[in-house]
Amino acid sequence: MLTLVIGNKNLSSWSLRPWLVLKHFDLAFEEVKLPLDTPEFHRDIVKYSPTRRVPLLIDGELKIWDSLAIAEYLNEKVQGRAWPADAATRALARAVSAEMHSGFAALRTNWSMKAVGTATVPLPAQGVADVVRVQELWHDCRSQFAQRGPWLFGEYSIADAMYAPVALRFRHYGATFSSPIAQAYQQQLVQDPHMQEWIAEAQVEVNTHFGT
Ligand SMILES: N[C@@H](CCC(=O)N[C@@H](CS)C(=O)NCC(=O)O)C(=O)O
Repeated sequence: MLTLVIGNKNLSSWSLRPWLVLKHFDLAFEEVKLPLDTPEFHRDIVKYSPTRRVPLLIDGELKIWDSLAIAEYLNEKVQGRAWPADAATRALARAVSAEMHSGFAALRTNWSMKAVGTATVPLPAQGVADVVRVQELWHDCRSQFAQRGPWLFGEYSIADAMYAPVALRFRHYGATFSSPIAQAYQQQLVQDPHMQEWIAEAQVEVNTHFGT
């Protein structure tokens, strides 16, 4: 049995990514949830993670940290089905996933993920540029792969999980869309039943003051 150690569902954007990969590829797992930014988190995370960060995947004796490394490990568990089947599309999916993993700092810092509620927070110029780039990327991928299915590269892949927290940021902070195709994809990510399950559990956290 796999165990995924995560943070609050309302707040933990990095935790959401491997959680969605596990759900989309029907991998059974247990969840350990630690409340971010609390004494309890700092006390308990040392038992699990050398980086003292979430997410972390436990598979028997093996501990894997960092969302993208976890996603890659899960891809191996499903015989490579978590990336597109052909090499060229797979390379593109890895490129956009790497871009997400290492980039968009201004967007991520200023519009921190909140799975529930709404807020108005102005973005600095670099944050606006990040929003434009994400939408351009979504528009281009969806335009190219629409005939293969509703996800970024047609069938669901790790790339969709990587961008899922951005869809929640756009929802929470009311991003303006320049492309109807990008907007439809944002809706696709938010309306995904697994995402809806995550959002419902985030709402329970907020209602019960988990971590606050
Ligand atoms: N690059 C890491 C980032 C992990 C990360 O920053 N996690 C945050 C929560 S979303 C965390 O554990 N913060 C706790 C802390 O820094 O004390 C990944 O992809 O997993």
